[in-house]
Amino acid sequence: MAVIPKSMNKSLSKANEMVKKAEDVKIYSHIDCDGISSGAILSSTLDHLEIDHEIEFISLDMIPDLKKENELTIFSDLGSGQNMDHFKTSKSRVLILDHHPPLRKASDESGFLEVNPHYHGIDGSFEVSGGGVCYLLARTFQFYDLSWIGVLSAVGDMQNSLSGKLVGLNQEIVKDSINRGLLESDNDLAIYGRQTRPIFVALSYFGDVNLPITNDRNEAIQLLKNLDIPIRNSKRQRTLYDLTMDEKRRLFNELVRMMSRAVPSRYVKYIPRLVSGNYYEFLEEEKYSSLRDASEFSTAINACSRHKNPEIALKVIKGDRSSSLDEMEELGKQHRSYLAQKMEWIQEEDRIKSLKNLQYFHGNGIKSEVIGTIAGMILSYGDWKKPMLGFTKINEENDDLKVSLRCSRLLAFDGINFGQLISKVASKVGGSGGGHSTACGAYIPWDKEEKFLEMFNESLNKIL
Ligand SMILES: [Mn+2]
Repeated sequence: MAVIPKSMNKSLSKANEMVKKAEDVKIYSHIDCDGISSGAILSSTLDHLEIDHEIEFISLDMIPDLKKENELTIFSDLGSGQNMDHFKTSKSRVLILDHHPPLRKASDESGFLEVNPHYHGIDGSFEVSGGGVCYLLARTFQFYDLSWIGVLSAVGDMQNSLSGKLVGLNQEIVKDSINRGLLESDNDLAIYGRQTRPIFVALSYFGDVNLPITNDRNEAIQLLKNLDIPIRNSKRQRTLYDLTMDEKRRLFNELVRMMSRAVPSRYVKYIPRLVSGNYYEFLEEEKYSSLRDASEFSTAINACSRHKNPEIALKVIKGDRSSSLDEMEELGKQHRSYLAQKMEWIQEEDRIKSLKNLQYFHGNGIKSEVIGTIAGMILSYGDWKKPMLGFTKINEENDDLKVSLRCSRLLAFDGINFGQLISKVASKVGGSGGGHSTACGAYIPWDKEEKFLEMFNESLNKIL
C-alpha cells in the first residue's frame, strides 16, 4: 500500500508489537458509528489472535474518570484530542488509534503510543476514519476480511460527504475490500436509501435545497411518471438499486435542472456534485436489507448508539445476523418513530425561529443524542440558505445546553466551515464545540443561549 507514509507504517508495526504481546486488553471506543466500527475491528482482531479483551463505548467527557486496570488499554476514535496524562503514569501500556487533530506532538514514549494520520501529513477529517486507522492495524496481521468495516466507519463518519466519494487512505481500504470480494463501489445518483426506500420516498427526502418534491411524495411520484420511470415492478416498489442506467440518467438530468433553477447562479456549478456520488455496497449482505448499503448500515448503527445500545450494533458488525439484527431493526423502528413524533411537535406550533443569518428551534425534552438528526430533518422545512440550529438540555441531570447545527452542503462548497465557527463562538460563551463543516455542535452554559445566538448570527454577517 504505497500511500501509507513510512513513518506511519513504523508506528503501526510498533502498535502490532504492543498488541501481540498483550494478554489482557481493555478497549475504550467512541460511542458513534465510527467508534463502534473501530471497536468491532479491534475486537475481531483480538478474537483472531485469541487475546482476552473487554470493550466499552464512551463519550469524550468520561475520559478523565477512567482508570488503568489492564495490561494494555486501547483508545479508538478518541484520545488524541484529550488530556491523557492520567494514563501516562503507571506501568501498563496505552495505545491510541485516532484520526482527530492531536493535542500532543507525535509522542513515542515507552508504553504510550499514538497512531494518528495527522502526524504523517494525512488529513483525518476526510482521508481516513478512526475505524480506518484500526483497520490499518488489523492489516498488519493480514486480517483483510475486516476491510469492509473500515469502509463502513468512513461512511459513518461522513468522510465522503463533500466530494461524494472516499479518497486518500480510505480509497486504499476500499480497494482491499473490493479485492476480497466484499465490496462493490461505483458512481450513482446520491440519493439516500438505495436499498430499502421506495424511490419516490427517497426522492421526497432528497435535499440540500428545497424543491417541489421535498417532503412531498405525490410530487415525487408525479416527477417519476413524467420521466417514464415506473415506481413498481411486478413484485414490489422499486428502489434506486432497481433503476436502469437509462432511467438514472433521466432522473439525474431532471434533478440537476430543478436544482439549478432553485439556487442563486453562483451555486449552479456545484449541483452535479450533490446529485451524484459513489455507493458502497457490501456484497455479503442480503440485497434490499438495511446492511447492504454502507450509508444505510451506518444509520442503523447510529440508531443504536443514539439510544445507548452500542453493544447491539457491535454484535451485528461482528457478524451476528440473528437476535442482534432483530434488536437493531427494532431499535431502528423506535428511532424513526421518536424522530417523527418530535418533528411533528416542532412543526405543530411553528417552533422554528428565524434570525437574519440563521434559523433555530428549542427542542426542550428532545434527547441531546438526536438533536442533530432532527435539526437536519427540520432544515428541509426551513430555508436551505441558512444553517439550522437546535438547542436542548444535555440530560436530566445537566441543565447546560447542547446545540447542533446542520446546513446545506452548498454553504460548505461556498467556503464556510461551521465546525470551526461553532467552536469559536461556543468558547466565547464558556462552552466548547466542533465537528464537520455541514454537521457540527457545541455544549454551552444553560444561560448563554441568547448570547450564543446573537454572536453566531453576528459572525455570519460577513460570510453569508
Ligand atoms: Mn471518528
